[in-house]
Amino acid sequence: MGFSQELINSVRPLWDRMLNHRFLRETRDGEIAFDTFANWMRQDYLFVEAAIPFLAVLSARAPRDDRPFLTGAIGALEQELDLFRERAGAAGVELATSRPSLINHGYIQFLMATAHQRSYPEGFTVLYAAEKAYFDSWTVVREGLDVSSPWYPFVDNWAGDAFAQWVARLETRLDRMGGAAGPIERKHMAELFELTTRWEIAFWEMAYTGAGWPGIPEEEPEERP
Ligand code: MP5
Repeated sequence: MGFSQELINSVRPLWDRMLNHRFLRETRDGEIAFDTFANWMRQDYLFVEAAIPFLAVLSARAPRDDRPFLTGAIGALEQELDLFRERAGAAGVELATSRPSLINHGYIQFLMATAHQRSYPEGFTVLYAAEKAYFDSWTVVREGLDVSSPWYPFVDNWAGDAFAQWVARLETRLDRMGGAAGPIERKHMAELFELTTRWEIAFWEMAYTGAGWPGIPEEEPEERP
């Protein structure tokens, strides 16, 4: 069994909890409330914006051979932002006035801190965990969502062939890194994999709880600073 699969197996109950989240089930069944989906869209748009510097920092720390692979993915993220803008326009979701929720902010800070401060294989593990989480999550949605749904293009984006290939290529590299790492680094990679899974669950949950910060009354969407 490859190291990537070992990581997933080591967090199986959490991984299953993520894939069973009501956000995914309700979206799959065409029952998600518009505002809940819109909350996710506004926040994930900001998350994807922040994933670009994350990939850029990770690629700066990557061995020479991995660099084109990682920098190449930045173009795909720019296209993903286009997809968000296009879907938001079509469905009437205002993206421009949102700011990161507490959970989104925390997750973004976690990504950046990992890329800057941890070893390259550790940062890479977080990238893999987030991408694999989205691939598996949107594969759940694909099992039932009607192709005519306004949300279907997100299924195509994360559960389609191109993304499957990207995740498979991440997996091959992570398996190699896991094989080359010592026991302490492997333990760190497993801890980061679990933590990323927790952030992913929190992110789905946030679609229901909204973008508020504890202690600050939620207002109309604020202007982004
Ligand atoms: C991804 C995402 C997938 N868009 N949002 C969260 C909360 N987790 C993972 O990453 P990408 O960069 O959009 O493929």
